[in-house]
Amino acid sequence: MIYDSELILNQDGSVYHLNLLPEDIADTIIFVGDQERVPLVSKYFDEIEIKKGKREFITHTGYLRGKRISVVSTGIGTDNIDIVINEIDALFNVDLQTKMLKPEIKYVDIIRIGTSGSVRSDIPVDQIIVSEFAVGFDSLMQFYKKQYTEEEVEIQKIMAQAFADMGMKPYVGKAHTALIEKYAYDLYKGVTVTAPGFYGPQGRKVRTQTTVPQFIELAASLDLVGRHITNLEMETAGIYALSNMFGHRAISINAILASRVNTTFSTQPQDVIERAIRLVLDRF
Ligand code: R1P
Repeated sequence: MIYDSELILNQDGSVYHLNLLPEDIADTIIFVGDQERVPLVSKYFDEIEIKKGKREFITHTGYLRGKRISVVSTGIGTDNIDIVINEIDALFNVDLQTKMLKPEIKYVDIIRIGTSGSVRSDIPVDQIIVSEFAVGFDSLMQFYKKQYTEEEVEIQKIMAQAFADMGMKPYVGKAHTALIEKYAYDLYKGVTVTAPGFYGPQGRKVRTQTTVPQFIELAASLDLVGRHITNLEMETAGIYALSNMFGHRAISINAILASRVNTTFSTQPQDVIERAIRLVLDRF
């Protein structure tokens, strides 16, 4: 039995932050950061059945080519990802009436469509890439007991050593191969660094100094067991590591809006985001 304080429900029985009942969510869920991106996705649904939300967590659920699909905005950061994934998991795997775990665990597919900055000169603005791995510079996974694969531990070690001046314990998560094959087989496959902020934690120095002055150069130069860091954003590592832990399948596709190498920003950000949305929905 899960106590009321541990899994909080609203008066109508919905989960506390997402404001959703189990029947409000499909088992394929698109995550977007910005809540204004939710209608940009759901406008392609053949039918929108449910529109619900609270705070930055807006959900639209409907049908696309006869299959049920949801889009949920997560807001910014892995602290929100903790809430979204835990509450989605509870919607599927906890009997919210009795507050008991259901006997059979159900797994969902999560596809993030996000925006990001590139750290490589061969990934220009307006490109769409998929994260094969993600490295979290935030502390989210320090609070969970989780097994990591040998490959993930190796990447963690290299990252911890390279960024030792920042005194962090980076964690690693991996995309689900079947989802890469379905949605992102032809995209550049990269390693995403997920930062716990937008400015200093991504090496931006508007009126500050940062711990690692050559953050972008250092990130781009690392050899992560034959892979290299491609981009920076604020959610993917949390999505991957928590999904890996729960057993859900996840991938993260990012529209590159900024090049941190050429120091440029897309002149048509909405177009590339739209392209990323259509790419995913065409393959659904
Ligand atoms: C920062 O502007 C936000 O944009 C990126 C970052 O990860 C962060 O959430 O992603 P989204 O556009 O999906 O929010």
